[in-house]
Parts: sequence; C-alpha cells; structure tokens
Amino acid sequence: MAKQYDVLFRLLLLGDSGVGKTCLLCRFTDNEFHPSHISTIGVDFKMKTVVIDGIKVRIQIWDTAGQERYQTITKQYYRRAQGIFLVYDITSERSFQHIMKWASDVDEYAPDKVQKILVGNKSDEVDKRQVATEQGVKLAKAYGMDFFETSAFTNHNITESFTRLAEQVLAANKKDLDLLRMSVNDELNLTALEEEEGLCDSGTGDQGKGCWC
Ligand SMILES: Nc1nc2c(ncn2[C@@H]2O[C@H](COP(=O)(O)OP(=O)(O)O)[C@@H](O)[C@H]2O)c(=O)[nH]1
Ligand SMILES: [Mg+2]
Repeated sequence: MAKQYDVLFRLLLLGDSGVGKTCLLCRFTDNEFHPSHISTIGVDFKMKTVVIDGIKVRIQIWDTAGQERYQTITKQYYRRAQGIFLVYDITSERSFQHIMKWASDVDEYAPDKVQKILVGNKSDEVDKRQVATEQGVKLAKAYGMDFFETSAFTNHNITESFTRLAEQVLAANKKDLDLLRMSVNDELNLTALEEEEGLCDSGTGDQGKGCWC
C-alpha cells in the first residue's frame, strides 16, 4: 500500500483548562466549533496531513486536560513530542501567568530539540481582553518562540499557527528525517501499545475518537 504521508510528527497542546485547546484542535482538524466546554478526559489525539515544501507531513496532535490531577499522565507525552503549543486565553490574566509554569514543565520533561509556539486564544473576545497583544509578543520573545493570537470561534490564525509549528519541527529535524519516518505498521503498533498502556482509550482512526468539545 502506498504511504499516505512522508513523515509523522507529534505535537502537544498545553495550557490551563478552559483556554480553548480542544476547540483549537477541533477547528484545525474538522473545521468545527462547539460553544460549550466539556472537560477533556486525560489525553487523546487527532490527525491531519499538511504539505510543507512538497513533503506530506502527518501531524498527530495530542490534546491534554489542564488540571493538576492529569499532570502525571501528560508528562509521559512531553518526552515524545516534537512540537508544543503553549496556549493561554487572552481574557484570562491567570492563564497567561501560568504559561511560565507550563514552559518550565516543558524544559524539564520535553526533549531539548522540542519546538514551541505561544498561542493567545479567544482573540474574538475584544471586550473581555485582559492580556494585551504586546504582553504576548514580549513573553514569546523572552522564550524565543513565535507567537499567534488565535480564535477557534472565528477561525483566526488557526491554520497559520499549526502550520508554523509543523514547519519549525520539520526544519529542526531536517537532518535526521529518517528517524521520524514511520511506516503505517509502526503507527498501528504504536497505537496498540498505547492502548495496552491505557493511555489512549480509543482514537485508532484518523480523527481519534471524534470531538470532545
Ligand atoms: N469566544 C471564544 N470562545 C472560545 C474559543 N475557544 C474556545 N472557546 C470556548 O472556551 C471554552 C473552553 O474551550 P475548550 O476547548 O473546552 O478548552 P480546553 O479546556 O482548553 O480544552 C468553551 O466554552 C469554548 O466554546 C475562542 O476562540 N473564542
Ligand atoms: Mg479540552
């Protein structure tokens, strides 16, 4: 069977509960938005293929729950991530302050080579804004990351931010792309392994287990 993609990356969405991680993911993979918040249970993923410089990049995006009690689960995922979204909510100063905590977890648990991007979500909520765009720009600069303000609601900067992180991961791994190339069999075996470990209760298909919004 012909391979459907050239390379597979794992990206991870991190940030406090309620910042819009699950909605960002649903918007990017399914172009859907759900106005109600249903807590993400543990960790799960969705997939999407993008073409960058003629290379078919299959991105596996892992969603997490922000609650403290799930931290022990998500730490295992830092180690296997090639790219990480640090997400805050522009209407929540608290979620912005917590980016420091998320970033220090990434430093501690993720591989040195991991690529990071800062995302201020809910840019459509102009009247409720608590975090100025300049604050996001400044923080991203301090961490040496790219920065996007996004809206899962209006679809603002969604494709742009996901594609940028995938591009960064591709650039960082250009030399040893072979290490990242996975056959379809490898992918299936990996999923089976994760199910055995009880880390992924479904999601063997392209879309994971559907939308948890
Ligand atoms: N206005 C607005 N609301 C959003 C946006 N993204 C998410 N939400 C809402 O924020 C709440 C939490 O979203 P969710 O994706 O479940 O957050 P998570 O806990 O980080 O996964 C939900 O009520 C969403 O409808 C956005 O871009 N704009
Ligand atoms: Mg969620």
